[in-house]
Amino acid sequence: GEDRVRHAGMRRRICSAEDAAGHIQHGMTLATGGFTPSGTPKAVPRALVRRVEEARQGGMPFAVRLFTGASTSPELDGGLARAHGVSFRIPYNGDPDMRGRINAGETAYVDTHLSRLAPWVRAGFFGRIDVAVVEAAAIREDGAIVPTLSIGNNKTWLDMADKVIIEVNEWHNPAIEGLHDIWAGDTLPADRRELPLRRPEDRIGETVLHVDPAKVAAIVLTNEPDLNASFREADGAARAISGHLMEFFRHEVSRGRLPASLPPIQSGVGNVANAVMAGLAEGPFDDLVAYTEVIQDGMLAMLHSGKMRAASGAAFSVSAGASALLNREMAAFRKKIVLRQQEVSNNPEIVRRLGCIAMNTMIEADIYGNVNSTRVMGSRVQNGIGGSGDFARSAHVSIFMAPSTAKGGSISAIVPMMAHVDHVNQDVQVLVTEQGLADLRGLSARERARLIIDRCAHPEYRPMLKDYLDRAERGVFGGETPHLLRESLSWHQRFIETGSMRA
Ligand code: 0RQ
Repeated sequence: GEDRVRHAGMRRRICSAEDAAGHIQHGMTLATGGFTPSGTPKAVPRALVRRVEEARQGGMPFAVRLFTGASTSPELDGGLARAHGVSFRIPYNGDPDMRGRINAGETAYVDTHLSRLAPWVRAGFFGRIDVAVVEAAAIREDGAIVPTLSIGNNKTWLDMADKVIIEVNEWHNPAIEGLHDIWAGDTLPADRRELPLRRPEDRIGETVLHVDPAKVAAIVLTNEPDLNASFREADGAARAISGHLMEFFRHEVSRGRLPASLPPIQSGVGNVANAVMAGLAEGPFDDLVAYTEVIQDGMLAMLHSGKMRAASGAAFSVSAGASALLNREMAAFRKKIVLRQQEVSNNPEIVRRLGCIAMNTMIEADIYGNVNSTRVMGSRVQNGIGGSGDFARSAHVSIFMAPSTAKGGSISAIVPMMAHVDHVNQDVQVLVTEQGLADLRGLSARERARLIIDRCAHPEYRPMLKDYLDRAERGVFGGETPHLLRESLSWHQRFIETGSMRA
């Protein structure tokens, strides 16, 4: 343990998780590492949850404002949410208990693009950061910090926080030093320079983070892996979506509209993304590269087999088996993977320059190709926009996908109009469901509507959608994007009232 803390001054700060958590007080702004469970601190959040519970049992209020990289772990977000310990949360949450607090109105939630949070905190939009808690694989003699399996916003947290707590986790293979690329160009807009990154594998910064040792209040030693993602085997719908996409890519390559090894790909996580990775692994495209947010099992397997040449990402979301492989063979993976802070991994400037293919999952789309990624029935947040907007707006081809129905068929993922929009139709070039693929490039609103209904809607909902569009096209105020406003949100209202969108 202690040999991982090689800076003499900082070694004197080694203490228990309880003592470290003692630096965190009610009302403080707490900024943590973590991007999925990957790189999320462990011992201090557990101790903090106990502190919150004890305070509440003693009748004292205890809630923090919580800033993270993205989703964290069931211990951090889940533990604090169950203890009613969070008054404000930003930027992305995947935890069901935290989601419950947010949707109950107890925890204020700000849903913003993952690449924007750090620059906005530096610009002072959110006030001060009282305490930062980050995970490290080691602290070097010179005080430099070797990150673990995500960087998130840690550079900004370390720069901005009044006090810093570091968990040094010796579970990680020491060969992890060199995996990261940390860019220092954190200037405000007037002085901002271009990000000099031309290929996903380019390195433009340092491999370590720095912190003023005087701010380091506590160091806690740990030895445990990240909580792993449960790998969901692709179901029939996911495999069908992947099949439609592979056919689209083959077609685009044969027409000369995409290069034979495809542009750098960005892919979300989950069932559908896993199926797409499996499709690429078996497909005809070689020498793939990824400029993405989260590197999951399928991508790791392609890097291992050589099907994928290089990947840039912000974090991993891997099963226990893939996590063990990654740690064991870190020295080899380090040559193919670059882990970046999220304002670089998700930077729209780079996504536009590289001409990425963005592939994200949605909750629903409307017949004109607008996409809702975040709000169920317009009002209940699921997770947040995450990196989908960072990538979708700037990508060369932006693809959204989902099964054509949800909740056993009682919800159509293709609706007349949405009660919440994350991605406007201008940022959506291709929609895919298990029914088929709609290539919307170059189509007018009315053309898009016909195609989306024919190709993507579930057969059970197709006649209802056609009927809506036919009537909208006839009696309208405006004929360009025809809508019947009294009716356009009635599908969602019907679901709320009856439990089904079926008429
Ligand atoms: O509900 O949890 O109660 O079963 O939404 O849906 O089908 O499990 O799919 O886990 O891939 O999530 C868009 C939320 C999809 C996700 C979203 C219900 C469904 C289920 C989850 P249950 P699935 P996924 C880069 C990109 C935004 C962030 C992003 C997401 C639950 O992909 O958060 O794109 N995206 N980041 O039943 C009502 C509908 C529904 C619906 C699904 N139409 N109406 N409920 N659900 N469709 C991210 C990275 O690289 C990490």
